[in-house]
Amino acid sequence: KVKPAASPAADKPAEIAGNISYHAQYSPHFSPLAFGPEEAFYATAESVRDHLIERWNDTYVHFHKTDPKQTYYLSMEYLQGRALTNAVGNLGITGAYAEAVKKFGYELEALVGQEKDAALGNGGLGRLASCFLDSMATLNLPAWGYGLRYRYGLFKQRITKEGQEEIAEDWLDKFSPWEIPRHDVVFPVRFFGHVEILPDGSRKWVGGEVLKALAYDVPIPGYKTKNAISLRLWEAKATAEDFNLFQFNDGQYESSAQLHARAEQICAVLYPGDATEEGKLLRLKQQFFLCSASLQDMIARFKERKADRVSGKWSEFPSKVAVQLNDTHPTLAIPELMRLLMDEEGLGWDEAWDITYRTVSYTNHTVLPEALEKWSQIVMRKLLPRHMEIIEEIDKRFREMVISKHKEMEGKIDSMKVLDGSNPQKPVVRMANLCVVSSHTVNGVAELHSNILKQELFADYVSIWPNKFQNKTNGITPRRWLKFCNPELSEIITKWIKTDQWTSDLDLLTGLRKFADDEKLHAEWAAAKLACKKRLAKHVLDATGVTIDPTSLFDIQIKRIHEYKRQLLNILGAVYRYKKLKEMSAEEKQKVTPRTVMIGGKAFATYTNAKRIVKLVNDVGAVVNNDPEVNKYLKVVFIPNYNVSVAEVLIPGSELSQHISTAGMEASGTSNMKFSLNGCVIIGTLDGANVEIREEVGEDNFFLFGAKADQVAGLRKDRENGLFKPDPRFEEAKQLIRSGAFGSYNYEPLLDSLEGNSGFGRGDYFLVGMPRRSGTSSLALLRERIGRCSQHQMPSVG
Ligand code: 26R
Repeated sequence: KVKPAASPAADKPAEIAGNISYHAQYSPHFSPLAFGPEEAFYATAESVRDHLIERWNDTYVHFHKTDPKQTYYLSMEYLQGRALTNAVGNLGITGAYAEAVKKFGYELEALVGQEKDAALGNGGLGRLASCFLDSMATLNLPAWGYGLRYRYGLFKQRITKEGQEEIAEDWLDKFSPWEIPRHDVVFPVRFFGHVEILPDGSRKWVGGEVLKALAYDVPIPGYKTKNAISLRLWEAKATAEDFNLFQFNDGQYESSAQLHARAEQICAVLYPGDATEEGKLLRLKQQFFLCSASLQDMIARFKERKADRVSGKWSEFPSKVAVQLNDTHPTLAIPELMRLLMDEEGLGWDEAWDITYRTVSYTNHTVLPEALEKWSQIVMRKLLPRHMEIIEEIDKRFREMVISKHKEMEGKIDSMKVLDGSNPQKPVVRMANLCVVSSHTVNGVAELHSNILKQELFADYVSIWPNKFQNKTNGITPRRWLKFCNPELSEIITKWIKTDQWTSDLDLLTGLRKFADDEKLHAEWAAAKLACKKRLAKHVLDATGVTIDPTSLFDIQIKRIHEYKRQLLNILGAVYRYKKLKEMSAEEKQKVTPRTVMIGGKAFATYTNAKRIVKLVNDVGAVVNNDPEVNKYLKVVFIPNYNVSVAEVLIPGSELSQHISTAGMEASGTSNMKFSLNGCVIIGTLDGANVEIREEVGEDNFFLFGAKADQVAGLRKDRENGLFKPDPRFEEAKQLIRSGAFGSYNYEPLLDSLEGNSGFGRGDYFLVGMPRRSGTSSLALLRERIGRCSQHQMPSVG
């Protein structure tokens, strides 16, 4: 046993400074001559890590002794962002560290900016996983996150004359001070090979290639608690035996290290493009690699905690292990757990199935058909022959069960079964179906979305398993998304409600209600907002060179670029606003509330229309912002390289945010929650969690917009049949773009996607063109409320 050494006293800045110096000297990563901001950041982070490791070790020992049921979150994505502010904030040592780094002549905020975002995720699904880790640690839950340690995370977005350009994001460029390689935690993971039948009739997967999964642990501290849990990220490694010394010495350098190169590919990038067969195979390898390593680890821990589990006691497994699948990406955990229990531990099918079913749950995050994973049975059989057998058996038993116990559903079996061979050229495994059939609970991520799952996507299963389907509306961590990113507003809230407990109990914010009409609070609130807007304006200037007016209305839409999220609708609105401003007299313009429209987000590299939208927003901005007749009243800015850190600057400075997806298509949305929490008003459709946010904040504080989910199908039909004329303002805006007012780029394909089905039109599937409506519009309401909250008059344009 090593005698534990203590980390620096958290309340003694001098001791902390000493510890930072210690790390600069004895955990050296740089030459000793310089101690610039970068060196200071790394040494500070390593010092903070000392505190984390203490708690993290204590947490492990504690749960080892108490042996509670552990929850394991399996996710291909984690969008962690930066960790330093969050770590010192959760540990309650921000002040002491700020003082300590001053002794070296640094401001803590400046060092924080040195850290690269860990962007091991695409968007909402990945950020949700990271928020869950923070919350589970804070709630003292015995939880683990499992993921992959991608060498390159989500690409960096650069905006050029051509539009979006993708650049590899080198988040590990130097190293990550937060991860701890665990050389003692290594598991073999096999690919390819074949199934052998042993003399006793049991089956075994052999041959193929075997790689090693090496664990890297990232400690996740809870807020105001000693609990610190682990995010365990796997890295793929080849073994020394895979290195062909003979070939190498013979000068055949590439072939000598073939398996090493293949191991490196597995964790090279987040979401390898799946346009090619190679890309698809790599993605499937990634998924299996995560599942296999994580399950072997869980089983090892299960056995480690009680001696008698080594030789049995498997029935205890589901009361000690919960596996939550973050969408279908880790579905292979199901057949892999079956395989490990049957082929490695010697259990029979029924027992293994009972354990698997009671252990696994599945969260669905989208109903978009193109995002529902289907894997080729041919590829799956080649890469994972034993798993394919198991999936076939699950499918067969499911079909038999339906026929024997739910005869009335027999006609629906084709759409419910796991294996779809309807195209004999390309038989597929439907991953969502495999998840539903094999999980004891399935959940959607907002009330509306969960209802759509029950009424549409998974309706047939509901009659078989009426209690399997649940709702778990998404959430966000109030620490990162209010306390740390908006200290100005946080202090005001704490001061007025006389407690800072809201940071882990948001219901306490209702304590503000009784001050709703208090002028003093209004003044403080407005001053805090202005401070955040100034910080945002500085970011915009640094990132784009565009100067924006912090007293203008900040109108923001930030999220992945997708047609269903309708950034096009937003930019068409800005184009129309621009056109009207051009038509106004100087006197008329005086009455207009100056507005800054900001749109940010990444387009998937091969999603052509999304990239055209990025280009259009940039082109509109270039014209509007340089037009002296209007640029006092309207600016349009594309925010480049939107990521977690950028969100932390943008959201606190927002006054109006747009969540305008075609109803029924956004499963939840989570930035809507972040904006609301920062005192920003939402204009949104009744989609995803907007519905519940509107109920919480009240109808008067939400600008409701657009068609409802149950009207969408009818509107699409109407549109197709030419039954409604789109609003003339929509036609005007498109016309202006077509006229070349924003440059000569060919926007026809994009604009055509908005036309009805005639001619080149592609049907406007996402209903960007809305029918003209009469009566009091919600826009009139919006004008009034925003006018009040920003103490400006709203423009008289739409
Ligand atoms: C398999 C591949 C095609 C793929 C599809 C979809 C890979 C990744 C995704 C990401 C999807 C599932 C996603 O991010 N969904 C988002 O999940 C958030 C968290 O639940 C929701 O808030 C958000 O509405 C939803 O779009």
